[in-house]
Amino acid sequence: MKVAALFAAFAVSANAFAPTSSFTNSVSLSAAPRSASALQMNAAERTYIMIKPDGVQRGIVGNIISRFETKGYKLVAMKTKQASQELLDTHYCDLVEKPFFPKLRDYMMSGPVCCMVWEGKEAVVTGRKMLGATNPLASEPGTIRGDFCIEVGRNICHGSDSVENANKEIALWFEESELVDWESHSKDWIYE
Ligand code: DAT
Ligand code: MG
Repeated sequence: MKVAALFAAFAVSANAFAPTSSFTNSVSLSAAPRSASALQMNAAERTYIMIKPDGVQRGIVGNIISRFETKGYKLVAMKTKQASQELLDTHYCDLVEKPFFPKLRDYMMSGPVCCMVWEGKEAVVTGRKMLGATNPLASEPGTIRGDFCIEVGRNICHGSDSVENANKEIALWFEESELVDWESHSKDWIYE
């Protein structure tokens, strides 16, 4: 008896939605998943941030991590590494012909670097803003380079300049297995 009543109620409610169901479906299926996936893709943008040997030697690693963490970005991978000549030639492939490149390579090999992958909405462009201009004297106060360094040859940090280069740099400096996919419990307090 109760089961029959439930079926009847279901039939009524199903009928109630029937006239609009094709319209409702076409709206909800085409609009909702698209915006949800667009948001997800955006929030999953990754950038390669590297603290150069001077940043490691001067003990600025914690401050730089803290800035990305408190901004709301998610730490996907991190390690220290002694960079090799080959690695740097690939990483700076656009600059190998520049007159300053030998000095840049020596500097980058003068001690360990700290390699990180940070993830979040517009992580690449925002990461670059957080770093500041290439020449620290042109960097705004409040940026990492603006706050901590003076010379272009000691500018303490690297940040990817495009999503395409970020993906190349992440693949160059990290094994796929070192990138950890995890969900932050704060995500709903960071993204609306
Ligand atoms: P960025 O690190 O801001 O992306 P870039 O990719 O043009 O800048 O250069 C890579 C690094 O090379 C930069 O952080 C410091 C060094 N560099 C760039 N231009 C230089 C120059 N004119 N003289 C000395 N070093 C330079
Ligand atoms: Mg660059």
